[in-house]
Amino acid sequence: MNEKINSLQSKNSVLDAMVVGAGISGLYLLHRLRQIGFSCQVIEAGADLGGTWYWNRYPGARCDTHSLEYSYSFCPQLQQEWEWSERYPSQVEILRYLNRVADQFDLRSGICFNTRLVSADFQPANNQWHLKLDPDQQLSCRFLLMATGCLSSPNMPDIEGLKTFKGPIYHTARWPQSQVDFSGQRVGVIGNGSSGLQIIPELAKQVKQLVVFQRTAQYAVPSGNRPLDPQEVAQIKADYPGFRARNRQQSSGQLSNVETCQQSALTVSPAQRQQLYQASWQQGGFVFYDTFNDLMTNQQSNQTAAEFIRTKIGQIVNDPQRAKLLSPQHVMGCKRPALENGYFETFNRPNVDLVDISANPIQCITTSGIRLRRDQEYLLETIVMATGFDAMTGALMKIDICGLNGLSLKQKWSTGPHNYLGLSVNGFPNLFTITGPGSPSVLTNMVVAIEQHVEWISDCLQYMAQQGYDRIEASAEAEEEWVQHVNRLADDTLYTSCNSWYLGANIPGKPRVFMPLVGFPPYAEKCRQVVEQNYQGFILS
Ligand code: NA7
Repeated sequence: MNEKINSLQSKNSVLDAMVVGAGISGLYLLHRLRQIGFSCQVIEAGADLGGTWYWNRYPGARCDTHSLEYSYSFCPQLQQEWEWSERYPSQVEILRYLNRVADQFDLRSGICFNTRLVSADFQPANNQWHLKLDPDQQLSCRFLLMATGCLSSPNMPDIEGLKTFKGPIYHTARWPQSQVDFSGQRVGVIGNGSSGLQIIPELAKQVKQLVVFQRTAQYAVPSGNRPLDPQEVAQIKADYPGFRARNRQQSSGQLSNVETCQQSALTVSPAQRQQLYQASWQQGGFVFYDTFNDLMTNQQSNQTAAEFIRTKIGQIVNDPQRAKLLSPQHVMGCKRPALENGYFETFNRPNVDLVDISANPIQCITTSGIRLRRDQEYLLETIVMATGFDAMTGALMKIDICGLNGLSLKQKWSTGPHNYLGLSVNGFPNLFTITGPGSPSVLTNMVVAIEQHVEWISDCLQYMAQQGYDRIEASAEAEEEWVQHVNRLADDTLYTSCNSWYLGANIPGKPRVFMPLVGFPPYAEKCRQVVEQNYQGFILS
């Protein structure tokens, strides 16, 4: 029995708001809703707070947004006082930061850990959500706020024999709390997205033999991670609000190579192009992918960047066969590109093998290793799955959410996510999704996207309280138009040109729909205008 929920429930027979998830979104929601006088409870499936940064604690786990940008902006004192040590914050440092935030604003007192939302039923008679939790508990709330994260439902591929393997199998997104000792072992890694690229160099240093099973080679540029320069920090902190405001004006919600990204890759000479790519490469970070303004809209421009990266891989990796195998061929950026810290160099180590499973796929996992379709078996003591997530909708679809007229969210979204502004779903009143599909979310600096959503939602709830409304729902027309808008924007880019988790293509049977919205500033402006026009597209009653 969950005593914390019980005591709250008895004080307020119906909670104003239930927040699901105690990551960056859930923590800020709790703080904001308390400020506007709402009774609010957070439930969290994990044993502690931090969301992404609680679960993804594998060796090498690091954010690929600059630390001074990947942090809350809502408290001037906090952003002045907190000291980041590196250009890109490690998982350990982000978790320390989130704990400091929780302490400063007394957030732990509002969170129930080890608690899952199992089902939520909307009751139109009283405009309340009836919730069932695990461990077994039932309660009601007026507003249900899903802070469940975009990349929080791990993808564990259904490989034959998975359960028969004698050794441990770890997923990067469900990494053990205690340190894992890999020394002297033969370890296999499946997957080389951002997580694989981070863990592989770290494992290679520890293990006897590392076998990397690669299905698709990945574009990656050096992160250029380094200790932060105190002068650079002081400069940003001297005008932190201005810095944050400039962040929000970027499509990606973070500062990039603004000077060079104003031109097409095809308007400069080949020599100049190489020079600019080289400058971005040396600078390190996502700046490379913004070297020109048409890399995600013009295939020919995109090819110039892709070729630059392939040449670099060829220069870094000693064995030409390996270099070729590590060189991606798909459109750069249609799968989320990565930053790397010594990933390609790792393949020059004598204790690292690279196995191409696109040509010869995994047939099964045996008791003692991984067998490929054409004969070969690799003997392993441990397997690491860096196989990603059921992104954007995965966590929501695991919960039985039932709206008006018995319609479930699973039915409603059976052909892909339908909602308005990525915030609200027609037929599901008083339900909000933070950084839901149809909002910029994963194409931006997540903290920027989260703050914008949390502030929009809490302002909306405050407005409703002031105006005496107790129900809000997206209209069917606004939703339909929004879905078309999201698709239109994606169709104008190269994002849809390969199989990616943006499209749900990494999960068998998932509808192929581009889920995030391209471009943060126009989106934020649209949300502002919606409010200005008395919540245009919403039905308030
Ligand atoms: P990603 O980017 O989805 O990468 C998953 C990797 O796992 C990728 O290389 C996949 O190959 C591979 N994969 C997935 N399923 C399989 C199976 N069944 N067999 C072989 N290989 C497989 O997840 P990450 O955790 O690295 O990163 C997710 C995001 O987190 C990242 O973009 C950042 O936003 C933070 P594929 O490319 O599908 O051929």
